[in-house]
Amino acid sequence: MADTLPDPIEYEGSAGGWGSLKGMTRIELSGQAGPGAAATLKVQNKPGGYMCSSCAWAKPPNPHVFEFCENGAKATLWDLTSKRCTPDFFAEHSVSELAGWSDYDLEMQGRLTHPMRYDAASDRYVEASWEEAFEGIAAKLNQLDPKSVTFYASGKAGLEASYLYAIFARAYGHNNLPDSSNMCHETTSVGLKKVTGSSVGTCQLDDLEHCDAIFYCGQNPGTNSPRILHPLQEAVKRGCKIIVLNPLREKGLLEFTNPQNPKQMTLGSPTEMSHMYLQVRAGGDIAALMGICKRVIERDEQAKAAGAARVLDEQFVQQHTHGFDAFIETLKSTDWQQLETASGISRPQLEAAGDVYAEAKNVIGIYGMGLTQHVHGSQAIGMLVNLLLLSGNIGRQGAGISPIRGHSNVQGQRTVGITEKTKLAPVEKYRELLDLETPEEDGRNTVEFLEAMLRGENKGFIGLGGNLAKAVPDHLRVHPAWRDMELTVHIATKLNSTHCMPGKASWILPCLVRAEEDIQESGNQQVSMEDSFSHIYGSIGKREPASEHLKSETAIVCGLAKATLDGRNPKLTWDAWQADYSRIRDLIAQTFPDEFHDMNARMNQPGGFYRGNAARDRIWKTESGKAEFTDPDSLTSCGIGDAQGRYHLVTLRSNDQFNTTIYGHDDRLRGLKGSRMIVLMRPEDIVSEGLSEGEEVTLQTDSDGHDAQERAVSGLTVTPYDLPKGTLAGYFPELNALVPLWYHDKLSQTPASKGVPVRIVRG
Ligand SMILES: Nc1nc2c(c(=O)[nH]1)N[C@H]1C(S)=C(S)[C@@H](COP(=O)(O)OP(=O)(O)OC[C@H]3O[C@@H](n4cnc5c(=O)[nH]c(N)nc54)[C@H](O)[C@@H]3O)O[C@H]1N2
Ligand SMILES: Nc1nc2c(c(=O)[nH]1)N[C@H]1C(S)=C(S)[C@@H](COP(=O)(O)OP(=O)(O)OC[C@H]3O[C@@H](n4cnc5c(=O)[nH]c(N)nc54)[C@H](O)[C@@H]3O)O[C@H]1N2
Ligand SMILES: [Mo]
Repeated sequence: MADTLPDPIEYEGSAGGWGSLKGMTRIELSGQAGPGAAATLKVQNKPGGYMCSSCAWAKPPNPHVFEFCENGAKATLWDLTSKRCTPDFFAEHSVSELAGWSDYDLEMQGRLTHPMRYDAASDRYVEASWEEAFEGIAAKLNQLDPKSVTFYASGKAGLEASYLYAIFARAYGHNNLPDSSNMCHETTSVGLKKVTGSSVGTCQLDDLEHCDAIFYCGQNPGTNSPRILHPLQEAVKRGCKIIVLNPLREKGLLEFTNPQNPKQMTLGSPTEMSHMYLQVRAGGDIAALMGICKRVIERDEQAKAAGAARVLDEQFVQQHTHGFDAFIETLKSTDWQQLETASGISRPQLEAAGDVYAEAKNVIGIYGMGLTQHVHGSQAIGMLVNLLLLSGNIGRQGAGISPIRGHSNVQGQRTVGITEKTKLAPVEKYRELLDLETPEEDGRNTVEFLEAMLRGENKGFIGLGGNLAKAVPDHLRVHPAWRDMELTVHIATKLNSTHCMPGKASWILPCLVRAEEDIQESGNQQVSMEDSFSHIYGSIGKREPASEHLKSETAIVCGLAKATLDGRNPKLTWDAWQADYSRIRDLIAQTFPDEFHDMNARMNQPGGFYRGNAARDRIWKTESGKAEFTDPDSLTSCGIGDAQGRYHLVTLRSNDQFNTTIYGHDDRLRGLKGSRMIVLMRPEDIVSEGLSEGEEVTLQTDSDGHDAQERAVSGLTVTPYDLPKGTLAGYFPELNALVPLWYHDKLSQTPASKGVPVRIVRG
């Protein structure tokens, strides 16, 4: 099996800087990147080039010479590896053997080259032709009840493939269209929508040029969206104050050296990023933000009494919001001590943060998984919105709410119809444009899919990307059941663990990556995607594909749909769509005319096109028709509170991984090296547990009597780290077995991968 990559990186103080340049050349040097891969990076995230397959951060209209970061470059170089995972490899290794390999070792085999079919008799994947694959899968799908089949999407495939995938599902007969979003920002899609009427953020890139304060909650930019560090650095230089809420002191938010700025690289003095760093406890955000709101209201009352300019934007609150009085009442009846205990932050610190808000004209709230992946995640988002609403900080320049999305097209997949909720699907348009009647009942989200699978009711699975069996909670329960499915199909670039849990019939369908050319009848095809700011861009690959047998995701969806639906509806013109993707975009434009009109022309303008957002225009598509204040019923985002010996564990990404794809075993920005099987712990907590650094422990889920299932992960090395009391940290996906399936956000069912209640057991 492959060894770890050679690692010449030394830990370098700040995020960005020389360490990040070394980080990406390491992948090249390790022989993973094929010839010319580094040159390909020059057209990453540029008009006329391809869009990075890593995060969903904006692609600015005036890009830098190198508009990519360490991790975007890693993702591209990883895609463009010279290694190949061929039929010979599968002939050598049985699936039972591969099931014992790590994702790292599986991915290190390189790019998949041929369609493969699982042969149960030999327990091996064997080479198949595309025709055999499409016909074989179609035959199986047509034997199954469509309602027992799930079509998952992992957030990378472009708008064209995604739009058609949703139509395929509905024409076949189900709405079971979960997306990686169900484990990620679904809390935003549901929770933010509840309070602002919009399921996505209201900010635009240039708002960052006009804000005076940013409340930055539970997102790790140095690792997960490094290009945001450029505009943040510019903002700080202008005098904008960043207040961070995060249990870990993340490097990118403390200091940053811009690797694109030669002067700063030579002189080596990083920019200090945060004005205040509030190390909240896991799940402490509701209380912390409430404390900040409490101070803002106090400051407003003082200003009012003194006849000075108000802090509260009374007119905005009156005209545009609902629920203010109830919220203020709760705020007043909650005393500081409760807020200090629940947040882990002292009153003077919360007051100082409130003062920054009160003194700022324009404020932005930014957040990530630290808010969304909690049982009361929706309420945490609601509390951040409460803070912004107090001074009318939504719907004007330099202000707003900005969730940082994960996969590079995860927001776009939802926009063009990948949703299990029928009310969000364009069913009228399907009827009008395609004579397509869609199933009436809602489909399954990720948690519901898993529950159905565990009950034996979900029998078929297609994955458009992803490594779902590995990314989900409750592995110990999920993994054995996965193999009981009748059909599993994976559209993928590289081999992963989920592929090594085949159902009774199973196929792997290898696809192109974004930087590769996609030649169809009308020539090389463009695809498109949507970023965190709701901008849509074209992307075109120019590299020769990793194998002549690869197909694009769009072509695979068309091939599967055509074989399965077999001419049932003449308006579903799979061949014509595949021949020329601009026809799919015309259809997207007809389906969503307000947002996507003239898509083919507009997607290639610098900076892409903006599809608009009603909340940004202060049109609130909520139940009350106004922006909603959230009156919280919990002071912590965790679903299970404190008890003697109980800790709250946050599961994190390292700087050397993309979700379940592990590039290496170090976490440069956190100064950690060599192993991912670690549990980060506050030194005082180590002492009070009678443990010592380097000792191995087991973490056990403490479900507080909710169920009898035992959940444990052993072999974790105790590692001292600067954390709040009672908060532990470790890595996703190694610790996923600890997250119960039922432990999820109340509104959206997003698994609560942060704030998992655990106990520590020796050995
Ligand atoms: N290089 C790289 N880039 C990526 C990814 C990757 O794996 N690697 N993944 C992509 C995807 S799909 C996503 S969704 C995004 C994820 O990007 P993030 O939203 O940054 O997600 P996480 O890495 O899970 O880290 C969340 C942050 O929240 C903090 N946190 C944990 N619990 C709490 C809490 O209770 N309160 C607060 N305030 N903070 C808390 C953690 O310390 C951490 O800094 O990144 C995307 N980009
Ligand atoms: N405990 C815990 N669990 C979590 C999280 C957490 O923070 N903590 N985060 C959650 C989040 S935010 C997310 S988004 C999910 C991620 O869940 P997924 O999206 O399901 O997982 P990934 O690891 O991103 O999928 C990687 C696989 O996708 C395939 N792939 C890569 N590129 C392409 C491509 O261009 N096309 C196709 N078709 N396939 C491709 C490769 O085969 C690769 O092995 O995990 C969730 N799970
Ligand atoms: Mo995500």
